[in-house]
Amino acid sequence: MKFITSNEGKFREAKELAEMFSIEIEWLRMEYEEPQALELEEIARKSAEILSEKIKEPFFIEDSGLFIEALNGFPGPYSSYVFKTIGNEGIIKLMAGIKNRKAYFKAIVAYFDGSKIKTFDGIVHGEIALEIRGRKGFGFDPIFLYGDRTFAEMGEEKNLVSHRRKALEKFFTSIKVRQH
Ligand code: ITT
Repeated sequence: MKFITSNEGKFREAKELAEMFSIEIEWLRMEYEEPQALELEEIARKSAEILSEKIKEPFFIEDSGLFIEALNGFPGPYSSYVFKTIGNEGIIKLMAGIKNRKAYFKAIVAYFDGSKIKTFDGIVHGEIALEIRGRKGFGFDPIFLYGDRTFAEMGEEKNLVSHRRKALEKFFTSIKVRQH
């Protein structure tokens, strides 16, 4: 089965987990068009629908975002764009002086089984750090505090608790149940 993503960090997390489920996944590295919508679920489902017109075999994609409570859920569905433009430094600046630092990551996996699309979700709650901390991971990992460490300071341990892990676990479990 193919995992379509342009993001190597996402693929690595998924590959490790898939191995634990004895599921083979292959990386189809490509960018694809993401229709705009306010809900990640809708974006992921529509993206998978568009891709399924070209790619006829089973595949999955994963759409994720960081939602900051004090910023009314920003950057949410625009996380990829915001990361590329203002990055972690920009988020730290936007959050200067703000006491409520609650945030969560959300992931939606959209799976095309050859005929229809199913989605699976995962959420992890945390806080926006006061400064950039840690070198591992990708994207917003160095500013996302889970307990007293950022995801970028947790290394592989992040993969045990991440939003992606939770969504993929639901997805891989559903595949295994159907195979037996
Ligand atoms: P795709 O090709 O799979 O779309 P992408 O990087 O564009 O790759 P998204 O559209 O899902 O991915 O954007 C999600 C962005 O949110 C991503 O670029 C990261 O900056 C951030 N993000 C998502 N999951 C993250 C995680 O586990 N740790 C840190 N940042 C994360």
